[in-house]
Amino acid sequence: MRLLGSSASPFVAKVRMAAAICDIELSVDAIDTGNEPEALTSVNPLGKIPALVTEDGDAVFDSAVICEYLDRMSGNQLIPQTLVEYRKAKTFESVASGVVDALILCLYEVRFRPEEKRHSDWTDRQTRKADRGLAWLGEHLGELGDQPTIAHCALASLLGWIELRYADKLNEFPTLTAWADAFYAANPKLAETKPHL
Ligand SMILES: N[C@@H](CCC(=O)N[C@@H](CS)C(=O)NCC(=O)O)C(=O)O
Repeated sequence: MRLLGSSASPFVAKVRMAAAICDIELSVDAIDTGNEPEALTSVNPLGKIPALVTEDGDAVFDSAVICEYLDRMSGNQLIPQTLVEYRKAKTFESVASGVVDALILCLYEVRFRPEEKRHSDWTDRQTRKADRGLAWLGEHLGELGDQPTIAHCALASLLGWIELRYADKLNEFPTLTAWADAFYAANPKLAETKPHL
């Protein structure tokens, strides 16, 4: 299957890690979303990556849906099935994704808006969301077991992306960086999926 994506995207990294855990091969087509390329918008009308193209040519997006799809393909190797564990893992994923969403809006504010039009009250609000989300993830680390799940994928890809884009922020969350170090030490193959430029 083909994944439209970019090496720097945390959402793409999450899907690549999920595919590795599910033992599903994906070939990645590099996409620059900035130009709204037709190759992407014809697959995902929202113009966002990641977008998966199945063997039958069907499109699947967004990253949470793609991961659910890979999980089903693999006989549930990624997402816990009991109600309580499912709720914990998916809520964990949701908070990690929400942190990315908030920080990406800050990144786009700088990338796409001229300086005189930037709104610092609004980016401060997004930063507070991200900081509360990161604190929440730190408080819930105990919910993550040794077996990698969608929650591990979401957290590892988020932290890898923050290291790339907002490295200073990680100094505020040493328990999260310690978790990432231990996670990659235990799962060295998954380090290949870390976001990079
Ligand atoms: N909820 C989506 C978010 C995807 C997303 O925001 N992707 C970014 C790249 S990391 C993107 O495509 N941005 C381009 C745009 O928003 O136009 C998911 O989980 O897949």
